[in-house]
Amino acid sequence: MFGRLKKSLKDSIKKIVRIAEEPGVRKEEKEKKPIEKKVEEKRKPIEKKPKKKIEKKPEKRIEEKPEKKTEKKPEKEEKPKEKETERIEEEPKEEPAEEVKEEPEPVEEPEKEEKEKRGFFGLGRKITTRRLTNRDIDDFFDENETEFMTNNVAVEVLDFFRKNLKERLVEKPIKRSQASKFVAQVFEDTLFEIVNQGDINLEKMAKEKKPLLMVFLGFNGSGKTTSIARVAKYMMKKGKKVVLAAGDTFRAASIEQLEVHGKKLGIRVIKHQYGSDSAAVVFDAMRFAESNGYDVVLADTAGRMHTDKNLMDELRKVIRVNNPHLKVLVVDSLTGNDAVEQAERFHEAVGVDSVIMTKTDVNPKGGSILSVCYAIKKPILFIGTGQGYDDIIKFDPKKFVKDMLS
Ligand SMILES: Nc1nc2c(ncn2[C@@H]2O[C@H](COP(=O)(O)OP(=O)(O)OP(=O)(O)O)[C@@H](O)[C@H]2O)c(=O)[nH]1
Ligand SMILES: [Mg+2]
Repeated sequence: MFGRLKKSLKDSIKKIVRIAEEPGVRKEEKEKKPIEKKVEEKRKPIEKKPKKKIEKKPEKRIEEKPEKKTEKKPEKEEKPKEKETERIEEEPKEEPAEEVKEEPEPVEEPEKEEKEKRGFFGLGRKITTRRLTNRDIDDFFDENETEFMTNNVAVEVLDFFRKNLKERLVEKPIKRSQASKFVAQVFEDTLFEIVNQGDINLEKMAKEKKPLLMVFLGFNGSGKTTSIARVAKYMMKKGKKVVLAAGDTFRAASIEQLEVHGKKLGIRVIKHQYGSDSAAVVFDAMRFAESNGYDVVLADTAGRMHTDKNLMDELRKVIRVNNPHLKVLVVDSLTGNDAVEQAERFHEAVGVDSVIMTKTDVNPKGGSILSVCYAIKKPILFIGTGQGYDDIIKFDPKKFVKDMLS
């Protein structure tokens, strides 16, 4: 399920780990080379300089160095300048030996430092990935955003990912051996934060509210009527008494469609005439359920576009009159990026409590789940996985996240 979203997420983790690893090594190389060169440059002269200096420019060195070194003993040694020249001629090997001891101070230190770095930390650095920058994360999104968007992941969701990745990864030292785990954890947490919008325990609600009223609403053909039949079976399996309300009095054959499901499942359907008040059908179904000890009323409504003012007003009336416990928005996952727009408009109009995402069996993209959850901050209640009565899965945020990253 949601193979494409899953692939995008897993590829992304690999890509970010790669960004942290590869350029880090290169960067280290880039940074180290000049240092190494410097050190080498400094090292070579230490070994070779004495000979060259002594051979080519002995006088200069001796003039400079001894003066500095002999500052403390000036008078005694200043006088015998001739002796100095003698020494130069006679003892050329001793002088360079002294130079090597004293001159290298500025050279020896960095050399030691460098040895230490490479000896103790240098190796470690090769194992450790470099620290990611904000630029790295932005570059990653520049390159991969389109892939996510074609899988119906909304821009807002991507921005949330970008923010989380920056907060959790930028400038953090990550050991190479744990990089995949570390980056995957950030993805896991971010995904979970998006889809974990609260748990709806239908059995508990049915017990408490008895009868629990759920009104199903959404776009034309999104799968409302089919979902009602499937949720009815689900609740019956849990031992609940269910009644259906044929609240779609608008579309031709809608009442018969619900009745067919009712017959197949052995469930009572409360209906009025076509063109009658949808709110009144639901109201009657509730009275019937109350007086007959039913646990759950599942109410169908006509499919509508959120731009259709009259039908949206009718829906508002159904909600106002019956005050359902759960307003369930049924979203066709194939709707793609429009799913967010639908969810937001319906939520604005009536206040959605939860979502059923249908046709996930024929849509491997999966991004709609994230987009809708993030847009209206409401939980996914079920996922439709086919056309049969049992093709419905209670949405489990933890399991979803685990599946997406495994
Ligand atoms: N493959 C698949 N098809 C589904 C799923 N859910 C619904 N369908 C199909 O989608 C079509 C429309 O389903 P309905 O339940 O009639 O949709 P609706 O929202 O009630 O439609 P209107 O009442 O016309 O607005 C039917 O052919 C269903 O079998 C699903 O999860 N997977
Ligand atoms: Mg219908």
